[in-house]
Amino acid sequence: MRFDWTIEEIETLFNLPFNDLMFQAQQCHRQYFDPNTVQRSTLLSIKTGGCPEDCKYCPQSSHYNTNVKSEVLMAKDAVVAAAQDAKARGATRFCIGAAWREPKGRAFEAVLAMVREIKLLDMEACATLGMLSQTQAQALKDAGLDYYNHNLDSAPEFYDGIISSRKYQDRLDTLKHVRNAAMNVCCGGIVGMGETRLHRAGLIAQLARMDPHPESVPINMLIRIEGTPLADVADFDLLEFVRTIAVSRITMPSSYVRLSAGRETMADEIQALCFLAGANSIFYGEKLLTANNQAEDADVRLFAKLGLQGEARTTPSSRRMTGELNA
Ligand code: SAM
Ligand code: DTB
Ligand code: SF4
Repeated sequence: MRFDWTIEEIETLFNLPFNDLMFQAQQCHRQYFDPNTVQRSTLLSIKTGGCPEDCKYCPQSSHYNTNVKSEVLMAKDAVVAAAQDAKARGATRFCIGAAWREPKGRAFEAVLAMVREIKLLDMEACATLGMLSQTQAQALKDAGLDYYNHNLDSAPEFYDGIISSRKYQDRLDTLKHVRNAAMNVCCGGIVGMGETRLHRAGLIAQLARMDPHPESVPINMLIRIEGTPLADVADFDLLEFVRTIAVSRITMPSSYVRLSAGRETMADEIQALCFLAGANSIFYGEKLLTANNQAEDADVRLFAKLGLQGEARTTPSSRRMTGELNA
């Protein structure tokens, strides 16, 4: 496993002939994973909209006029019921998201209580709540949280044009706190925001130079949301999205690479190429946080067509941080 990838090496991977890139990605994938098994996580927005941050892609930022209405923090029982439902439908991980810059006070205590109850369902628990202090990361770990999602979103050179209210270094600091608290890191980015291939290579370099690599790497295709500054960004070539998945797989061979936002509008054929490129995780369920996801029945049909199966609950990745892997 390598942690010293240079941007130039990653660009060289991006520039390979498509068939060579796919072949290399598939070889890496098969060294660490069953190529026909896909992990499924279900998302729930527990605190929607009204976010003080100005991320230009996001429908939940209070800076933009989108059709997302601001809502208060959900009650614990409703969150637990949603987790139960997700488990019954086949998800192995339940991920709760809040449109916060950072969690605070009583709301944070309420989230800790939600995590404890999700864990009682014998599901993996993930949360994405914005920036975390070291103390907050430790409190989430103590509550039983398995994964924390905090994306770098783009290369440092592109980032400032997308978000001004928080610095790249803030994100790196939060990731460090999550790691120090011995939680699994879920960290990826968004493709299709108007960035160059060099920027995409720069994002992957940031991720692939982390030691250890993030256990989970969500690659989101920008969902262009009306009212946000990125609503009218140009169409993105989906084969370049597939390449981004393949390069993530090659550089972070033992991480779960998630084919994340944007599946709703992707043809089966593109999703099949993403799985061939080494994606082995998806968001499963009708909704992401506020945007639509591919419908579950369409996923069931796609899995059947491709001979894919959902992953069973305990995975090498989920065991990695508990030391069971070496047991
Ligand atoms: N507020 C927290 C934060 O930003 O860390 C957690 C929730 S935030 C919505 C989680 C991630 O969703 C973002 O980092 C971004 O990668 C992704 N995201 C948000 N809007 C998106 C969009 N329109 N298209 C694709 N991904 C998006
Ligand atoms: C991630 O990388 N993608 C998810 C999850 N982590 C939290 C969120 C996608 C959000 C898409 C826009 C929305 O639903 O509001
Ligand atoms: Fe807020 Fe997260 Fe959306 Fe940024 S991505 S505006 S921090 S909810």
